[in-house]
Order: sequence, then C-alpha cells, then structure tokens
Amino acid sequence: MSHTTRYPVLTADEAAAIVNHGDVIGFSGFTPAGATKLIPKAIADKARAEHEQGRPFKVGVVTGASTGDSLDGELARAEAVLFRTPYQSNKYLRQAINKGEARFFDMHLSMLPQSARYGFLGKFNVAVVEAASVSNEGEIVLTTSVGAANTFCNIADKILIELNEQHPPEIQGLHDIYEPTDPPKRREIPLYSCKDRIGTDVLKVDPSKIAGIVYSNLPDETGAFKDPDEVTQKIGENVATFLANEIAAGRIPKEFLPIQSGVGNIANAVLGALGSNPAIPPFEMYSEVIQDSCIDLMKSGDLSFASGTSLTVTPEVLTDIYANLDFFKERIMLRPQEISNHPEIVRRLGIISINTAIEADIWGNINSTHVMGKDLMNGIGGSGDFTRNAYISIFTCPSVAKGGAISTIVPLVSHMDHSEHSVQVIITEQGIADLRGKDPIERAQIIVDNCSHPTYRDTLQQYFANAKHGHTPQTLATAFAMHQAFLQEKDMRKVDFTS
Ligand code: 0RQ
Repeated sequence: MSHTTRYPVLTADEAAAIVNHGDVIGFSGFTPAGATKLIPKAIADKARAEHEQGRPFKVGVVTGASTGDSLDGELARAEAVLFRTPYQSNKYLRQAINKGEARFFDMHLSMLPQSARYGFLGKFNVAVVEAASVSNEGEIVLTTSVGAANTFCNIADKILIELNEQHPPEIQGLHDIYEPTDPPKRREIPLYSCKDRIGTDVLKVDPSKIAGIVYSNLPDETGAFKDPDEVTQKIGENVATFLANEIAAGRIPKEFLPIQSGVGNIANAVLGALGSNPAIPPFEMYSEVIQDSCIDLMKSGDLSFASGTSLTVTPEVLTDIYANLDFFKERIMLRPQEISNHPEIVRRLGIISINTAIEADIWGNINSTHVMGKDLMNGIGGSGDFTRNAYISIFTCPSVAKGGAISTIVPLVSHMDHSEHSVQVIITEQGIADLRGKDPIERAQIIVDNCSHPTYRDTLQQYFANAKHGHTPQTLATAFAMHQAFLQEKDMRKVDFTS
C-alpha cells in the first residue's frame, strides 16, 4: 500500500484491543454500504476469548442503520451486544433481540445523530469508520455511505479507521458532509434542491484522535434483491398509475417532485415501474438508500439525480460506477443521515415518500416493524422521517403474506409505527386507497374494497359492519381476532365475524 500516513498501522486484533467491555462504539455504515468489516469481527473474537476466560464483554453498538454480517452478525453470534440502535436487518441479531439477549431500541434515523450528541446514548468511546483515504490533517474520504459516521467521529474519544482499497480515493466529491449546530443556535439547513451542496467533500476530524488504521480490501456485503414477481410488479404499476394520475390532476407538477423510496424487494419493483411508465418524467430522488435499480434508471435517463446517505449496490454495480465515476459523480450525492432524512428538508422539497408496511389497518395506521405485534422484524428506519413530513406519503405491501395465511390488511394494527394522521395512500397489488380528505368510515371502506385480498374482503367488511358506533367504529373485543387466529391456528382465514 503506497498510502503512508502519520497514524499507526494496526492489525484488526490490535485495533480491537483498544475496545473495552461496556464501551459504546459508533460504527460507520448505513445498510452494508460503508460498514466496517475487519474491526467488528476482531471485536467479536475478543468477546469470545473474554467469555472463555469467564469475563464479561459486551459493547453498545450504534450504527447508521443496518450493516453487514461481519458487524451485526458477528457481534450477535459472539453475544457481544450490550445494546443496539437504530435499524437492523441481520437474522442472528434479530433472534438475539427477540429472545431478549440483546437490548434494542428503535429510533428515527434522522434523530440518531442529535441524540448521540446530546448524550442520550451514553459516552461514545470509539468511532470505527471505513474510509477510502485519510490525510495527515484528519481529512477522511468516506466510502459508500455517510450515515452517522461524521457525528460518531466528532463525539467519540478515539477513532479507528478501516482503510478499504476497494474504494479509490477519486471518489472524493461523492459526499457532502454538513452537521447542523444544536439549538438554540441552529439555523435553517440551506438546502433548497436535491442537488445542492452545502458542506465539505471530506469529513474533517481531529487527527490526534485517530488511534490507528487497519488496511482492508473487502467488498460491501450487499446482496441482490429478488427479481420482481407478479405481485410486486403489480404493486409497482399501481404506484406508477397513482402518481401519473396525480400529475394529470395537477396535484404533482409536470416536472415531478423528488421521490423517497424504502429498501427491499417491493421498493425495488416500485422504482422499476416508475422508470418504465411513460407518464412519469425523468425524476430526482431525495432518499436514504440508493440501490441497484436507481443505477439502472440513471443509465436509462429516467432518474436524473439521487441524493441519499448510502450507495447500497451489489459489487458488480459498484465496479460499474467506479469505472464511470465522472458520469455518476454528477448524479449521486451522499449526505449524513441527519440531512438525507431531515424533516425540514423533506417538507420543503415536497417529497413523495414510498415505504413498505408489514401490515395496515382499515383506518390507515401502519405497522412497519413488528410481526404479530411482538417480534421485531427490522426497525422503523427512515420511514417515519419521510412519512410524517412528505407531501404525499404512500405505503405499499402485498395484500397477503405467508401464502395467504396472513392478511396484511387487518382491523387494527398489532403495533403502530405510522398513524392514520401521517399516512395518505395505501397501495397493494389489489389496488389503491387514497385516504386524503376522508373520514375513518370512508377510509375503512376504501381500504377494504381496494386493497384487501378477495379472500379476506367479506371478513373485513363484516368486522366493519358489526361495529356500529363511534367516530372510528372499532370493536375492541374482536379487533385482534385475525391475529389470534394466526397465532393459534396458523391461519387468519379461520376468523368468522358473522357468528
Ligand atoms: O418474510 O422472507 O420469511 O418470506 O416479511 O417481506 O414482502 O419480502 O418485503 O423485503 O420489502 O420487506 C416491511 C420488512 C418488508 C421492510 C419490510 C414477511 C414476509 C417476508 C419481508 P420471508 P417482503 P420487503 C428504508 C425505510 C420498515 C423500515 C422502512 C422494512 C418478510 O420494508 O423493514 O420502511 N420496512 N425503512 O413474508 C408476518 C406480516 C408480514 C410478514 C410481510 N403481516 N406478518 N410476516 N411479512 N408482511 C430502509 C431504511 O431506513 C434503512
């Protein structure tokens, strides 16, 4: 490696040696993009060795959002997680959380950096960040995400850097690092369009805090999404049809408004459908995750610019981006999650948010995070940041899950992340429920009629018909009967509201 600096070069084990039991660590990474790989694995090894000696060893794990298996998976398997926040999506960590072995608290992603600065998450002992380069003056070029790495470096006592040779130093210019001042001195964030650059292209840290560099050459652990199937394809088409109708009705300007799209199989299909609908003009994204489908849309000219906090693409797509950096640097900007998800900007830009629900109820409340009200799936991620502040907030989901044994449209959500006050449109493969300007009874009717699966439509209609009184005519005695049927008989179809 020709890159020589004033900082000690460490092995991953030497870096892990500076981490102590009880430390709070801020890790770079937002999705597997830009997440460190060698140091967290070495911390997990240290935990295992300490446990074998009969000594406790657990650390507080704070990240941007989900990470890769080398971080969340390794630390969970080593039983080294004291607490974890925010969003995660690792199956081993999810198991540990749902068994009560790892404490997890969910947070809106835009709020995490401020909460960390205010000290709500404890004292940050170490920041562990992935970089493409670092200068002797402490100027760090980050890799495929910003997330909360800037805040972690500012507030932690020590910084450990994984210098990853997969990312050429020429990616400098892809990032825009800006951190707001805290109240009462905060001013407006001077960002008025998706493309605005408001900060620096490097993360400036105090070089005396950099405790060492670990060299790495590992790709991001980003997996490919499933290709759209009939259901996700239809959901995507319904979203595109809804938005095209909004343009025709004059509620979305002809030049369109910036899109935020969640991450996952459904989000991937939705983006593809937007690109292929001729009534949707080339658009911009002000989102958090820039995924493979966005890159395809950029190449076809359907997506003109994407502002996000992570470039969550498969290794092959990243190779393509790095081979055509001039093209992509003009079209991609990575910002701290505090800015990519900031309510002020989301409201100002008039964003159209599109996120995925686990379940929706007939009143328009959304559960994004808990299966049967109990087990954590992933977390709220940025869905709350965007939904609450969007110009148009949309939730999508298939109308059934688990082969039809679960209706995703239920009488009352078993856990609530987004309330009826923030949710404007629900879209399944069955159709579109536009809830704007509708009272609870009108909402219930349109959600049952347009979004529920035909197998469940009569059951939901009956539930609703039984409840005769009140502004929101809920029947508390039977509101969770469908969930109970799944828990007891593994099938919501067993419910009969006529008896
Ligand atoms: O489980 O894989 O075991 O079959 O949930 O569902 O349909 O593949 O959809 O990949 O888009 O994920 C809500 C989890 C959807 C995700 C959620 C089961 C279903 C399947 C996955 P299997 P799909 P997706 C941006 C914004 C919250 C955070 C957010 C999510 C698995 O989109 O975490 O929006 N969103 N962040 O079978 C039981 C139900 C179910 C169910 C689906 N009602 N009951 N299981 N499943 N509905 C991200 C960030 O902020 C970083």
